[in-house]
Amino acid sequence: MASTMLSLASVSPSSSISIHDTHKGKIKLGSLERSNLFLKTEPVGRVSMVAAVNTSRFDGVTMAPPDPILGVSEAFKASTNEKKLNLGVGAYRTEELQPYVLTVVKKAENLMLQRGENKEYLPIEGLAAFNQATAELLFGADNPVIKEQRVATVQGLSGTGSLRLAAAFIERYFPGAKALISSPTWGNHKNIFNDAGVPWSEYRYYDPKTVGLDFEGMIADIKAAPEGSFVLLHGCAHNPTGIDPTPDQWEKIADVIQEKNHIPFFDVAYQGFASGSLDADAASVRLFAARGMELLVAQSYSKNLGLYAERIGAINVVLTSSDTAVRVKSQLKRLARPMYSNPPIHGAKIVANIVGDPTLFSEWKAEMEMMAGRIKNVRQKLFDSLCAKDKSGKDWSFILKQIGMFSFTGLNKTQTENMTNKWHVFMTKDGRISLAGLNLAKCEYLSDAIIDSYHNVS
Ligand code: PGU
Repeated sequence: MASTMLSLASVSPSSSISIHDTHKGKIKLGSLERSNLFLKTEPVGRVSMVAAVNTSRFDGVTMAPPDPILGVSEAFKASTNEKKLNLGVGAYRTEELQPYVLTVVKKAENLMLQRGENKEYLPIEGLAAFNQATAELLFGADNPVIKEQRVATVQGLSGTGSLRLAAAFIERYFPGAKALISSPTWGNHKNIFNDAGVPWSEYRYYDPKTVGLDFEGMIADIKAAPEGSFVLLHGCAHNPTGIDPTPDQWEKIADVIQEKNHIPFFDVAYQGFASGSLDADAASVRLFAARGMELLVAQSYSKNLGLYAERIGAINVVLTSSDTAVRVKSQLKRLARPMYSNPPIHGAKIVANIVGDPTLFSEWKAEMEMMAGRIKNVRQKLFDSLCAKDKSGKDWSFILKQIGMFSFTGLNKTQTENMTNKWHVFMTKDGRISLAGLNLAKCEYLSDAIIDSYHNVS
């Protein structure tokens, strides 16, 4: 624009002006308003250039801290050490430590290409075939909650987006109600409730002495919470501890939640990925639904179908009548519309195609078992190798008792820093390691790193 000249003819604040460009001739700009950032209309009606201002009105924006989980991946990428190992993010890797696209997903995508499917907007609630498939996977197709149409299901932006939509719903319809979250929990839960304006507090969950579940503490804290709180529960493979209640303990948790008129809010991010069985991993949710309780369940297909970046999941609200389900669904849609309008189609079609085709469905189950099996193998090898190398007599059996993608090592912040700074093992500061990012070949190296950090760093 260096060679652009303004025609300084008298113009009114909103009149049409033109600019003469010495190379291209006259350019018609149309109507200019007073708020225009580059041109200012002076009171006498003349137009002048405004000098660029050096200070930014965004100067008050401070630097956000790196994300405790996704920030670890960034640090890993930046490291040039050849021994580096990324055990931060919960994302499945092959034995060669490469990301994995499921064969069944590739098949479903090929089908979609062959059919020449379009990219029209989905309805606000998402793809109908997906919503039906996802609710049936969760509860079982024969479950009364499905048969009686008592579930309001809305496709969400994976687990996170589904949790966030539910949190917005809680804030709107249950203002002031508290969310109860486990201590510890997946780091983003707190952010989700904070941003949605839902107050939260923690219930005891992890007992560092036994490296197991603090069941008494958990029950006491759920009991002590204000009546009508939303109790966030991990459906299976608790993140970060890998410690789940037993079936008997789940019954007792359901008892106290019912007693206190609380509303269970399940986060199911690992269905089929924890045990290798979709049904076994949904047992906790089904136990609550079988009691006729109203509950919320957020689902994710990031892990079990490896659809991390497709952002596919759902929020399900189980209600006591189909009529209430219709109304709740309408309000979830109302919340979604100004947030993101409607969800993406690609992942939804993948899930619907796989679940809707018996051959693809059984292929998926086999691949899920394979992934869960690989994680179990490295879990065992890590345990064996720690036992063989550590002569201190420390009991490492907690590693085998934990399930799912993670192991909660019990390493403290300073020890995890030693893991990263000295051993180039990238992990979250809470002591969690993602076994999905480990292979058999690196188990011995990891054991050396853990033993050194545990015994030589306080
Ligand atoms: N809920 C739990 C318990 C999770 O562990 C995760 C993912 C999610 C929900 C959300 O996953 P979506 O991809 O949004 O469906 N936790 C992983 C992934 C990294 C992250 O923090 O988002 C983790 O490493 O803990």
